[in-house]
Amino acid sequence: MARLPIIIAPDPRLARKAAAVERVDAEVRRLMDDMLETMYAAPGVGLAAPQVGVLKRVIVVDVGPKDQPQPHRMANPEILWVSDEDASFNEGCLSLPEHYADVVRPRAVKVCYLDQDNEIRELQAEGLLAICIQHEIDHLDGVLFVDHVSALKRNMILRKLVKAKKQGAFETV
Ligand code: GNR
Ligand code: NI
Repeated sequence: MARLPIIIAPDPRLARKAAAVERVDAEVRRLMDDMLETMYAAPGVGLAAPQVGVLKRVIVVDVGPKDQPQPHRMANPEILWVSDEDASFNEGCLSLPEHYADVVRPRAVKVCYLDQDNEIRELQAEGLLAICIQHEIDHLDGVLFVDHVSALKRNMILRKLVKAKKQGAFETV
């Protein structure tokens, strides 16, 4: 496994739509494992392939306790159902380090996806897992959590990141 550099916003590579995976083969499985290692090291609870410069519809998520990892490896995740009820959560993102904002999303979702063995699976999620899955699927469509908040708050965060990048605050690409 390998740790991959995480792209920091603003960056055009984080604004593009990722392409579906044809099938989960050894190469995609390796990407999933490298993304998990990168996510755990960060540390984070989710990671989408575009954040490491790969424009494929692949995400990993683990909201389990440290001593009891519950990794989910997902290719081509699709939301099949969302709850009527919404919930707000103070979100962060490894591509927007040290910035947080309250984001409102459906509080529960049902998704289908291909797992690491190319098998079709369904998962119903609520709580942090539901938030995280929606946050990661957004990345696959070039959407960041700041796109869900006011333009004022979004531009404030993005301006601070531009400044921090200029000062060489991050050791990523
Ligand atoms: O590590 C992460 N934490 C988090 C907290 C609240 C809502 C979403 C997230 S996902 C984030 C990792 C990340 O940037 N994934 O794309
Ligand atoms: Ni993110």
